[in-house]
Amino acid sequence: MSTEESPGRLRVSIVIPAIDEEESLPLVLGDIPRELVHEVLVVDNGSTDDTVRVAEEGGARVVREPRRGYGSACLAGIAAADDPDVIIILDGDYSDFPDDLPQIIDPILADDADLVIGSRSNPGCEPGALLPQAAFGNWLACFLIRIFFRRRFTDLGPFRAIRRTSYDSLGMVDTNFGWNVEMQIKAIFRGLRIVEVPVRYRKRVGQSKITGTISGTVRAGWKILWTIFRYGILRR
Ligand SMILES: Nc1nc2c(ncn2[C@@H]2O[C@H](COP(=O)(O)OP(=O)(O)OP(=O)(O)O)[C@@H](O)[C@H]2O)c(=O)[nH]1
Ligand SMILES: [Mg+2]
Repeated sequence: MSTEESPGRLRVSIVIPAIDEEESLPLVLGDIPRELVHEVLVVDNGSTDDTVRVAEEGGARVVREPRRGYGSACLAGIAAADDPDVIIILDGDYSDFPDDLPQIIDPILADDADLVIGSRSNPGCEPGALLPQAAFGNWLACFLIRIFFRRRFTDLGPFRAIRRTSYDSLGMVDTNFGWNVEMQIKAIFRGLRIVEVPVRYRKRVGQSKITGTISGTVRAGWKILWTIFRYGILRR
């Protein structure tokens, strides 16, 4: 791909895992720069609110995945995407700024990266948006990745872009909270060109699902650390 390649010529699919996000999804969908995007998929795992309706009204295609979990939703959404060249993952709670999409996608368009991770470790992160337990967990995970795999990251941020061929080479399997860290570790193993870019982040709209709850924090923290140790030992 050349630096002149226009986004319009690349097929960009956005995958949004969402469960009970009827309040935030219209805002997320409304802020996506559609001229950069081929399609938007919302992956639902049995929301009991109007998530599916607002997703469709907002112009997204809804993918229904019976298996619960953030990773399951990402796997299902990407599998259902319409032959994309680039896959974007974005949270449905309006914490990420969808209008930061150009920053996320530019390194891939310029052929400088295969995986781009939006890092919230910068002044554009609204105070309090990244809960203390999430900030600490990210710091610890990045520290351990540096020890085990000799690669420096500043975040395991959810807003990211990956070239489709690179994604296919990873063989992603995690069905829940280990998804992001699995992708980063496998990207190191496969020698992908990984670039971090600063992105903004704000307090979520609607009810917290993971780090805003004690059980979610414990389960996510445990799974992320276990994933790092597991791949650290297996080294493949
Ligand atoms: N489809 C699906 N989406 C999920 C699931 N768990 C979380 N999500 C979505 O994944 C995104 C990230 O989850 P969040 O609840 O924002 O998690 P977090 O950012 O760690 O913590 P909070 O924002 O404090 O809740 C949101 O869009 C959720 O709706 C799930 O099991 N299935
Ligand atoms: Mg969130």
